[in-house]
Amino acid sequence: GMFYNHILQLISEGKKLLAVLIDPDKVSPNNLSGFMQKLNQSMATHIFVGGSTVDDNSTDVLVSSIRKYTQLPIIVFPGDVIQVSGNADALLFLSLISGRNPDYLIEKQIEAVSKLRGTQLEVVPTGYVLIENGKETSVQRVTQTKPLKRDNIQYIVDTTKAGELLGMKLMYLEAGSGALHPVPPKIIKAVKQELTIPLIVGGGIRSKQQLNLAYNSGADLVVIGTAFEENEDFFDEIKKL
Ligand code: 1GP
Repeated sequence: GMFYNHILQLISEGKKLLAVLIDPDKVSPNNLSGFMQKLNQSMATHIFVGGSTVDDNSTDVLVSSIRKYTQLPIIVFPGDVIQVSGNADALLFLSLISGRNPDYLIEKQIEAVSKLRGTQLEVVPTGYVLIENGKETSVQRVTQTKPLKRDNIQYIVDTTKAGELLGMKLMYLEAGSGALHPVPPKIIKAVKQELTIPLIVGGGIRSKQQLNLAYNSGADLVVIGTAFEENEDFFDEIKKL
């Protein structure tokens, strides 16, 4: 697939990737113009679209609107089956392997199959791993699962490795949107050492310093939503070295 091969290519060239997360719950398709202009001029390499509480077809509409403003690949990062949008370039086919809720391990994925039929979406199997961040985030609430404890690094590493051995093509370490503390560098480093697939890190990253820390610890692709949502000047801030 184009999206996945492109990611592998960029990573092999030593590039660090940044996905801007746009939440259909928080952004209206009519209000995109200024935001997208800043996004296009920034270091962003990907656009992720998704949210954990979306319950209509607003994702589909939003993806089409975003497409009018940018050439960047648009990836669905679904909070639920309803968000599977054929208008996007690719879909992170998530399994919440940190949790023990069968709905988010396999049932939602089964439900998604009928929505995927007939689309051209590139489907990328992705391990999704919640890490404790200091408060309950909406993904914990919605999925009714507990995040992995920050101090049990070996268990976190083994969880992600099990995902890779099951054939997952991406691994996503998630502190949760609006997290109090991003995924700790120690955890990113330990996981990166063990994995051969690309590593995505997101949740609670709000400064250039935190972004660089994630990259330097081994994140191949960082996802940021809230910081851009709350303040579009953050696009300019991360340009400065
Ligand atoms: C959430 O990892 C993403 O799924 C981004 O989190 O909104 O805290 O940047 P933030």
